[in-house]
Amino acid sequence: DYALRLAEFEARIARGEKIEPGDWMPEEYRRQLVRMISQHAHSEVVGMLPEGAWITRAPSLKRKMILIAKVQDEAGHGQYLYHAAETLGISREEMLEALLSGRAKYSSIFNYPTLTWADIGTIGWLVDGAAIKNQTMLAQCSYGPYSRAMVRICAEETFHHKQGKEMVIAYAKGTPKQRQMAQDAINRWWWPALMMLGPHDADSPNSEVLIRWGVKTKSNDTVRQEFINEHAPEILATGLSLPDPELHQDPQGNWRHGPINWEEFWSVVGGNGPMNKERLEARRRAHTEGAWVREALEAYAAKKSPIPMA
Ligand code: BYC
Repeated sequence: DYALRLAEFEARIARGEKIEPGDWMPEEYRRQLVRMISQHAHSEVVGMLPEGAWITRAPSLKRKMILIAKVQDEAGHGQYLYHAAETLGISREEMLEALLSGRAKYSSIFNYPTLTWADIGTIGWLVDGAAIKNQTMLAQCSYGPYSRAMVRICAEETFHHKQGKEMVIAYAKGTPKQRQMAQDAINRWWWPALMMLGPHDADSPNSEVLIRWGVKTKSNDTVRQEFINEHAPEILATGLSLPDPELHQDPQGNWRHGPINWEEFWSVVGGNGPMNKERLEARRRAHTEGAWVREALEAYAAKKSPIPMA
């Protein structure tokens, strides 16, 4: 019966075993994972847009090649994650429909514009930096396909993080104009990067069950603290500043931040951020313009099929 199965399931998680696609799982575990993994997949795909906008305007061939590789990696991450979600019984079409209709969430961070080239370095350093902290935690998660996807994604994002950091450091040491561009980008991305890691623990309704079942192994605030502790001192060491007058290191060594503007966060999550409409429009356009590719794939599959299709 249910209570027994649940106890077995929880005992497996407590032993550190991975739950695999065919295994028994509570419906709520499945629902939470479909929610999180599909949102994560959408974030990767929508996340290609802010950086993709700068591929044609990269300042050198080297930077252009790096950016193309990074954006292509993000498409690949979306693919692994859609596949991981499919193992839970949801189809790619259902997930895409949820994204394109505006029902599904994706990370708030990608609803901000990329105004200058320095934003590209800053996204690598801060956004990938925040993503890695969250995903290193998720690589330990109890669902096998998600945890394995995270291991590979984190390896690739470590490269994304390093190229961003290298770029921002170069501009911080560059001409006054370059330094000013880097500072402006840090000023605009710092707070959204902190918000990206989710609401404070007290306002995070999903955390309790996710932590209980080993999907999240750390809370939103814990991951945010790890992110700040690594990034605040490194950014300050470049001579750039952070847009938080209350930021300071406490006696325990933790870097403490001032209040986060959660009103802004919920407005972005609710569809009213600076770029929400453009992002969804771009995904809808890509879907419509890609219809012929899906049709061609189906026609090709039908030709190859040993069973004649109607
Ligand atoms: N944006 O109970 P909570 C990347 C929602 S992409 C939007 O704390 P949870 C990259 C949340 O969904 C990496 N919504 O939620 C790609 C929930 O609403 P629902 C993206 C957010 O799930 C390209 C409600 O707020 N990473 O690296 O326990 C270029 C309450 O929150 C956000 C992932 O997707 C947000 N930021 O914790 C460069 C990681 N935060 O769904 C880089 C996977 C919260 O109940 N996701 N909400 O209606 C997670 O780890 C968790 O879902 C979160 C939130 C930590 C984000």
